[in-house]
Amino acid sequence: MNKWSNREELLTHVRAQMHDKRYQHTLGVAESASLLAKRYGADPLKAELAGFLHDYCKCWPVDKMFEILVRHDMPIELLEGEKELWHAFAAAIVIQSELGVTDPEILQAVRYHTTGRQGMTLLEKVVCVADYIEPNRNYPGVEEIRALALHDLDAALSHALGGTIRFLIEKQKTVYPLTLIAYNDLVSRKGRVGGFNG
Ligand code: DGI
Ligand code: FE
Ligand code: FE
Repeated sequence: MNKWSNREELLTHVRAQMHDKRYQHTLGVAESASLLAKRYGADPLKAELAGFLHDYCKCWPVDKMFEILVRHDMPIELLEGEKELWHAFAAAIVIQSELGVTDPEILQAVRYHTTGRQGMTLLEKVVCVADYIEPNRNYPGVEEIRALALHDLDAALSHALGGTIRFLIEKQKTVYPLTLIAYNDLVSRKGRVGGFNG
């Protein structure tokens, strides 16, 4: 857990970044991520920590996130795209520079928790699915994703991302390329011998 061996101290920092509803969601994601990690063989402590940190910047002003992303040479498609995506990429930077989190697996799980990407690691999938199914989540279709997550993490993730893509298209919003790539990657591996990467 890097210098944050004391979880209460870490959570004090997390809590200071967000309103209470977002903090309750954060705790829910950490709990669900830990359970999924145990079920699928990822590291539960890393999953929990990534859950605590994944929305660290979610309630920050967009100007502050934008400035951080520009300073770290993020791609133009991100800077010109949907602002909803910024908090994930900003958090991966900020938890390293401000909180001293160095574990690349945790940083990647935070960075890709919203968009997904090609060839997601087990920890990335765990955190992304936990974000969709934590106990406070309540949207049409959540029960189906919760049920899938009990026995097929990839199916849960492809359904979750598919639902987001459908939602974005219905709202005539752009779909970030990584999200489509993540979805295609999961669906095309389905059923292939040695298909799922873990
Ligand atoms: O931060 P949370 O609300 O817990 O969840 P999240 O990090 O998955 O953010 C999801 C929001 O991002 C959701 O309202 C949809 C929006 N969004 C906008 N464009 C995209 C997108 N989500 C994905 N996955 N891909 C997009 O292109
Ligand atoms: Fe998020
Ligand atoms: Fe979240």
